[in-house]
Amino acid sequence: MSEKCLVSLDELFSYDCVQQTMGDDSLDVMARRLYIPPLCGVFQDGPTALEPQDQYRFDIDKAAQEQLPHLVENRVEKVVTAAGDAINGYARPRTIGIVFSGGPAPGGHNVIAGLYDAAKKANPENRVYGFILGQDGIIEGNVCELTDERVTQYRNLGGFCMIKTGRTKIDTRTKMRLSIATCKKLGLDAVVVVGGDDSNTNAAFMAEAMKDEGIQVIGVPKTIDGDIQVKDSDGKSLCAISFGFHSAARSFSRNIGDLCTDGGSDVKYWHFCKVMGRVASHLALEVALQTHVNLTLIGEDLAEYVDEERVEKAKEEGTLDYTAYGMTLRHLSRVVCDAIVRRAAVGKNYGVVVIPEGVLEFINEVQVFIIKLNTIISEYNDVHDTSFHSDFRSLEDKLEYLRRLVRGIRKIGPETIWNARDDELFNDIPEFFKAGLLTERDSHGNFQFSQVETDRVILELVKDYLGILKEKGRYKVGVEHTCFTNTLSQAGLDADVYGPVLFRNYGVGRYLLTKEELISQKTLKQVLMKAELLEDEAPIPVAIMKIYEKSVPKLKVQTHFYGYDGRGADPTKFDCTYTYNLGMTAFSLIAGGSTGQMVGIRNLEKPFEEWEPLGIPIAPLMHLEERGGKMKLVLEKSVVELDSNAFRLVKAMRDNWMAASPGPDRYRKPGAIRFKGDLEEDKPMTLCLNALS
Ligand code: FBP
Repeated sequence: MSEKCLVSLDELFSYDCVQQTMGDDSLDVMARRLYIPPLCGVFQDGPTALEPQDQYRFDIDKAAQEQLPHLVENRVEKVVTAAGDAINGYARPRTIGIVFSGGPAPGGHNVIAGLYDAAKKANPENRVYGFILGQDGIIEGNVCELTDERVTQYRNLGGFCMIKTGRTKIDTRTKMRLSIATCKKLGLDAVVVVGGDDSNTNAAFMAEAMKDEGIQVIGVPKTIDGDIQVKDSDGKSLCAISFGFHSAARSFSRNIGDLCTDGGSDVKYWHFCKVMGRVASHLALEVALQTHVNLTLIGEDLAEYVDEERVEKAKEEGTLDYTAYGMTLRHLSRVVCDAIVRRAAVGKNYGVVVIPEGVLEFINEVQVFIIKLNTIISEYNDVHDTSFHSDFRSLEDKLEYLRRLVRGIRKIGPETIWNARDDELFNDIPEFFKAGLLTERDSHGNFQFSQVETDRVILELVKDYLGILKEKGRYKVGVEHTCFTNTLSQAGLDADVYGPVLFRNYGVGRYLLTKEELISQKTLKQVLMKAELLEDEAPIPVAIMKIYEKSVPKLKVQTHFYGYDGRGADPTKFDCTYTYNLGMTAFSLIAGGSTGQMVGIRNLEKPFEEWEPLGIPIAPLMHLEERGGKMKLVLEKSVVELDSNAFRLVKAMRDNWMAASPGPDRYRKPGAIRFKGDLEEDKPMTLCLNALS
């Protein structure tokens, strides 16, 4: 036996390729760090000032007037080139803190980089601090000073790793007092809050509370969910999309596009892809546009469902059936089953369906449960001054509490809102879904959809209904005509004799569907005997069995969740540029003396030269909404508009992309997020489509 001659480890490590592989930084990461995003025109001209814009109008909520009196009069401010005294004001020394709040979104590091670069350029003495682990960093004074080295390490890279993030909210007097103390100790002039709708809401309350202390608070619209889209009361767009949306959508689309390729190759799986987005279906819509998957559920669309049959029946009976309005879980599963059955009929027993994480929010019966449970939990916490979730840790304990409400042992409010009917319906849903509905709400009182296996809920219902359709002979795999004739002629059987006996559309379609009554070997035998093609005791010919088996659908499903991966993706060039300029804008707003404003860039859909940095007033955008069982003043989430161009196009292409007809699928491969080279889509498709007038 020959002895193997091994290279020593020392020698191995000396090779260039080994060093490159063992090093923590890939070539892509190194190239990203060196990239300098282009600057909006106004930032190229040196110091900036702010110019109030009176063409935007807001219908201000009474609650906002009462709770945010110092901020409701804020106006939109455009960043312009400074002149006169403003030049000196821009350069005066400042200390600024920045915090990430909520889920990560690609581009966050560039917000810091933009803010840092602008601050240092305005005055090298300026200091920028990063609060560690979100708002807890402000409350607890956990902070680090940002340096050139630290900032450069993360330029153009994904995640929020530089200073981490958290979901704490500064929502009590104590937390606000502690936060103000931290800011004063650091000598902060301003705090920049990079967050979603809830965090920008919180930024407005911080701005109100810190106004007298002379500390400015500026928000930055972040969230992969894409649900911060701001318009004034006349519909003029101020912020068309939050940062991170494009990168996350591209990352999901790339992976889902690859699944389509895999699915179309081995033609045996239905891929159920749950896609993040706590409530709104913007991400799912963008994925649909990028990949042309066979079916994309859009929560906002499903919510509009009306069961016409029930409405008609109620009309005939002279009654009103409220349950006919709004999608139910049962109907939802039927939408998915319809796609599966239609594709199977043309021999496509495979496909890809995209399910938005928050779809259940739009399902009537689930929504009712969420609101009822939110109220019960919130009232329990108020009455007992404790936490429902710590008092009732296991699912069984929580369910027992609900049962006691029904039995009247415990009472909530003037009338108990959980009755025997609720209990009965709730008990009907699978255990894991019950547990999901009873999970703890996040710090903003939101239901945590990412903790619910939405895809599994839907899948279970789909399997049940397909089982019924199979029994009724309505769910079949179409057998290609030529496959049938070839198989029979190889076995010496006459296709034209067997065809009309076996199929309901023999001689008509390219794909043959077996008759509805053919649902087992037994029924197959009966049909053949009735047609006198089989003797009583004789076995079914092998060729006929082969064809029959081909027609029997076997649903094989793979479930996938696209969410955390996309949140951690490295930003697209669009997000790199957008966020760097958002950071620059944040500094301009601070230097211009703003507070309670969110940074924004108008005209994102247009060529870069037309991008227009501005400050958007947060308080005038807020309204009252139910959160955790109580009405709270919050920044409104934008959901998919059914009259938007993007949605109308996806709807128009629905049948086309379902491809429930003979012939190729219509899948589209958007490819990976590329940092170098020509980029196919340099902006979110929904952004560009919705801007078309
Ligand atoms: P933000 O709104 O904070 O940006 O977070 C969005 C999101 O990624 C949702 O899409 C998702 O439902 C949620 O965060 C998940 O939350 P968690 O990080 O707590 O699992």
